[in-house]
Amino acid sequence: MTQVSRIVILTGAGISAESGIDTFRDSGGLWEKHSIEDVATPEGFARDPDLVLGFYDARRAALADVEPNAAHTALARLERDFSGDLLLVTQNVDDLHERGGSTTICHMHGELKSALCTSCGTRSPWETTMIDRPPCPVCQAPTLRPDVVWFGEIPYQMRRIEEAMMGCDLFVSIGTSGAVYPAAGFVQQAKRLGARTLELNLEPSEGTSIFHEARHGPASELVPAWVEEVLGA
Ligand code: BV8
Repeated sequence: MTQVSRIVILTGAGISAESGIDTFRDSGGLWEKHSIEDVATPEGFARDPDLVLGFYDARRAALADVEPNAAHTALARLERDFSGDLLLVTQNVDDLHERGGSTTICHMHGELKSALCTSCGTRSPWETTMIDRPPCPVCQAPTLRPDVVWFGEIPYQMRRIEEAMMGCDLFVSIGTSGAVYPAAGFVQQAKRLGARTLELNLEPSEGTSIFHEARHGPASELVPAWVEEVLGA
């Protein structure tokens, strides 16, 4: 591994798979049990808010039953010990990067443990349910929705991500199928900007041929080994 000074990491559902959180597109995944249109779009929420609130309530509750895995803790070690710049961008809405010890995390698709009030726009930490229409902690209106980015909505912190991509010399994609934009386009952008690009995934993603290098296997093995390489370089 050549010496690098500025790394951008993008993670997807695959990094949490070994912790027991369903991915979206693997067999048995979330999108097999629910249609994207029904549970991950503003239209689906308007059509059947109880279905959507129940879907996210169940996923939020399930966080109590899972633990971060060696891939999450390896990225936290990288954040602690890497002397250069590091930005961890995740598409995941779970809290396993935080619980694995990472502190600088860009949740570009939001978080299960955050509530967004559709009346006053306040975001509040949220651990429990929304289907019972609890009052917004600020304006008291019973109008909380999951603070996640649905299809057709604009991902969060895009400017911060773009800025980090501009200067990075290594872009690493971990556990994502490369099926959803704009995240799936980051590798192309990084490459165009002169960064080296590395894919760490269980199997080749949709964009695997774009990466300079791709390693395939479970994140809990690939990520600690890669972190060791970077820190030992
Ligand atoms: C936007 C949050 C405009 C909610 C999610 C046509 C062309 C291009 C784009 C579009 C298009 N039509 C529509 C669009 C836009 C659309 C899109 O991309 N649609 C797709 C379906 C074509 N995108 C949007 O709407 C986005 N917004 O475009 O706004 C804009 C753009 C830029 C700037 C300004 C404005 C918003 C998309 C966000 C949707 N929200 N999640 C929730 O979580 O419920 S998406 C959801 O799926 C995830 O967040 C994630 O982002 C995405 C992909 O999932 P992955 O994480 O990759 O998981 P997946 O199951 O797919 O894959 C798992 C991978 O892990 C696999 O490869 C597997 O091999 C691997 N794996 C499994 N086990 C392991 C493993 N790897 C390692 N170890 C293991 N053990």
